[in-house]
Amino acid sequence: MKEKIRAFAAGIGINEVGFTEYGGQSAVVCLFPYFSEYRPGNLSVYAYSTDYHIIVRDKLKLICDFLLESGASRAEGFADIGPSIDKDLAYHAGLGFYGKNSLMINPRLGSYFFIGYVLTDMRLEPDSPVEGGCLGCGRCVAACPGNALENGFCEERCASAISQKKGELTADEAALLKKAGYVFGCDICQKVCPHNDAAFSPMPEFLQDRIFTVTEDMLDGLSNREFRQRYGRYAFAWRGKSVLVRNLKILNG
Ligand code: B12
Ligand code: SF4
Ligand code: SF4
Repeated sequence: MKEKIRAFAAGIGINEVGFTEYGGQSAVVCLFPYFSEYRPGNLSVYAYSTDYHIIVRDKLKLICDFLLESGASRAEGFADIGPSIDKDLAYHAGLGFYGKNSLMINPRLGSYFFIGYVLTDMRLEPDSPVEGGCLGCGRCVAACPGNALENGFCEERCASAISQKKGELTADEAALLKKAGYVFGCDICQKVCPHNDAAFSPMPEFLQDRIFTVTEDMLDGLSNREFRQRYGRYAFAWRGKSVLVRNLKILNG
């Protein structure tokens, strides 16, 4: 059955699938590569395209339907907002190893992928973690503008976390945001990682209708409702317009 699931997933463009257990159920864990290229602009690569939650949800729905048609009585898809820790599931499903940059690295895809999974009552033999690992070169630790990776991962010192935080930023947070240079997200600890040196093919869904930079002109005069209508399906919009306006002021100020 596992091979049938892998073949079905490959047919819908998912080439990295692993299996593990979670909460007494089987987890079918899938990777969704999104890296195409770095474009000049102020968005990190993961925020260029349609929000990955939408793309991942739609693909996982197809896997759920396939499992239900194949005898499962329960199958539900998750990404980000789910009962488990996505990286942990991917690790146990043999899809990668932990990098010092705190991300999951796959031997064939590097780290520029999203993780989604389906929990099902279908019994599926778990896979084992992969051999190999982070090179320990420390490039990510040295390059991080907030020194967020010196002792494990420190969310308070991470520019990606700060870019997504609501409300006023402290002077230190604003300085760090400006240093990193992103209006949303941050790619620095992935850009320098040797595991990301190869050329990777993203899923085609991540190449459509991309936006590489957010400008004040794009936001000026838009009500919150208009902003949602125009940009609501992009990941950079999920914290709302005011967070982007604040970040742009800091970057341009
Ligand atoms: C909240 C969150 C954030 C927050 C905080 C991140 C954090 N604390 O790690 C912020 C906003 C900073 C963030 C940033 C980013 N995120 Co984020 N984030 C999440 C989210 C929703 C929850 C993570 C979390 O807090 N888990 C709880 C804590 C306790 O778990 P944890 O940190 O993973 O650590 C546990 C295990 O993983 C494990 N573990 C950790 N390290 C190690 C090391 C070893 C050796 C071992 C054995 C185990 C182990 O032990 C811990 C305790 O159980 C996940 C999705 C999810 N639901 O899992 C995405 C997720 C981790 N993010 C993702 C992405 C893409 C990013 C960004 C790259 C986006 C960007 N370009 O800006 C950055 C990367 C920043 C970085 N260097 O990690 C992807 C990562 C894909 C990948 N290849 O790993 C995920 C999985 C989303 C997805 N579904 O694809 N994120
Ligand atoms: S995402 Fe940026 S700020 Fe956060 S740990 Fe990586 S390099 Fe540091
Ligand atoms: S940059 Fe080096 S230390 Fe950091 S995650 Fe990549 S291989 Fe590991």
